[in-house]
Amino acid sequence: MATQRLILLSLIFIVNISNFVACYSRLQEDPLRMYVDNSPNSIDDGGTLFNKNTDVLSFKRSDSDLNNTVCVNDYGAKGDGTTDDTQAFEKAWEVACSSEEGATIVVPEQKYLLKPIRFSGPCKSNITMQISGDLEASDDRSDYSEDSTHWLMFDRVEKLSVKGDGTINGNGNIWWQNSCKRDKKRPCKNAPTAVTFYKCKNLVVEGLTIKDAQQIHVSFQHSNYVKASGLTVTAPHDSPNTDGIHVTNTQNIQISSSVIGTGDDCISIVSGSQNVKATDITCGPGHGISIGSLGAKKAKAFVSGITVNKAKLSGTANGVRIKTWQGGSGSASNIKFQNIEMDNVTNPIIIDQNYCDQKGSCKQQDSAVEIKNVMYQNIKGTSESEMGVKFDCSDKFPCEGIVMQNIDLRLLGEEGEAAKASCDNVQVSYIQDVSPRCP
Ligand SMILES: *[C@@H]1O[C@H](CO)[C@@H](O)[C@H](O)[C@H]1NC(C)=O
Ligand SMILES: *[C@@H]1O[C@H](CO)[C@@H](O)[C@H](O)[C@H]1NC(C)=O
Ligand SMILES: CC(=O)N[C@H]1CO[C@H](CO)[C@@H](O)[C@@H]1O
Repeated sequence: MATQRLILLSLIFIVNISNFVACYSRLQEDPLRMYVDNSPNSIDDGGTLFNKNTDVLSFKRSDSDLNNTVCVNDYGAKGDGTTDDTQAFEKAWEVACSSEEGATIVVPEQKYLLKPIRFSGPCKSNITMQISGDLEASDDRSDYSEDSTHWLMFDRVEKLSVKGDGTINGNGNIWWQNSCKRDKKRPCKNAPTAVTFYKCKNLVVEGLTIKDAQQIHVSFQHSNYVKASGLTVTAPHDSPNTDGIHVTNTQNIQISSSVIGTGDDCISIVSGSQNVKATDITCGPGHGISIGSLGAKKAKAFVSGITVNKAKLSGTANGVRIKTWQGGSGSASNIKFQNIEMDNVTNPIIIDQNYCDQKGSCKQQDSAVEIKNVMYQNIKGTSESEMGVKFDCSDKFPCEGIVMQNIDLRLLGEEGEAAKASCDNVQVSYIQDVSPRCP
């Protein structure tokens, strides 16, 4: 009996210790920091743990450091991959968000099962979410009945960083199976976006792996001043509508040094987006890097100031694409695609002003989203189809200001043979060597 109790006690001790280690080991470079909390200099200052000039063996730390670490395990998260940890994350967020001095939410190297969560702002100060573990989406579709379009959502948060070498896994298989793209008999319904940033400002997203989203992996919506870098985004090539990074109504966003391969666009940039830079992007499989689609259902769409610089696309359906539906209005303008390598890409350079992604064909219409000032510069590689360049522009609103400089697209496999171009309602200006050119 006594030995059993002893074993039980030691087990509890071990569990607590491992929890503690999980929460703090990664953040605390020096182990002495954990003692600061208990030092005699700590005083309870009206609810705020305050500690002046703690000096432990000459290590100086202000206690605000320690106080401002919010570990999800301390709020009841089990991190065993099967317990629902949603509430623990919500509580940790509440605490961090109401901290006056800013806080770091720590997600240790464990597996956390999560239902949809809305991390809402505004917060009192800046917040970092440091993710070392795996966030696993519940794959019970009834968990998404309240809002079927979001899993993790950051809503109106300013000065937010979400980073770490952890993984965000949408476990999307169940949603893909039920998609109308897989099974034509099913109705077309939206599935959740794995991670949404809505109305966020001064946002940093860094280092994470996002995989197998229910639909879109990461969506930046109505946000401003965004830096996304070092992301790895993956899903099977046949997973429907699983865009890697989606940018909508967002200004001043930089996406850099990221590797993206999914079943849809690696990056899609749609209406209301301005000053978007994508640099150093590895893309494939997927549908390539897209501006659009724009102007669906007669929408007015504006996109401008887009630069895609240094990208490598392999085995994708498109390379760099602009796609607009007939019947829309507005414009896509001041766009640069530069320093791009294509490897086995079906449509390396494409403008499609007659885009139609619906059941049945699209009707001829009198208006269009205009396409103006598009520069293609230093683009080389292989085309999987005969047409390396396709400009399918609107007859009512021809493409304007299209410039190609230093382009060399060849057919895949055929040694050295140049790809062809098909061009409608467009006049292209050429600088330096351009192959193929419009006939
Ligand atoms: C808050 O912002 C300050 C200043 O940029 C930075 O030094 C600090 O690390 C940030 N804290 C968190 C928790 O993000
Ligand atoms: C080209 O890409 C397609 C689609 O990803 C792939 O199936 C095919 O094997 C690739 N061909 C070569 C020669 O790389
Ligand atoms: C961010 C954080 O952990 N803040 C805590 C600082 O300490 C006070 C008092 O103990 C808590 O109420 C805060 O939640």
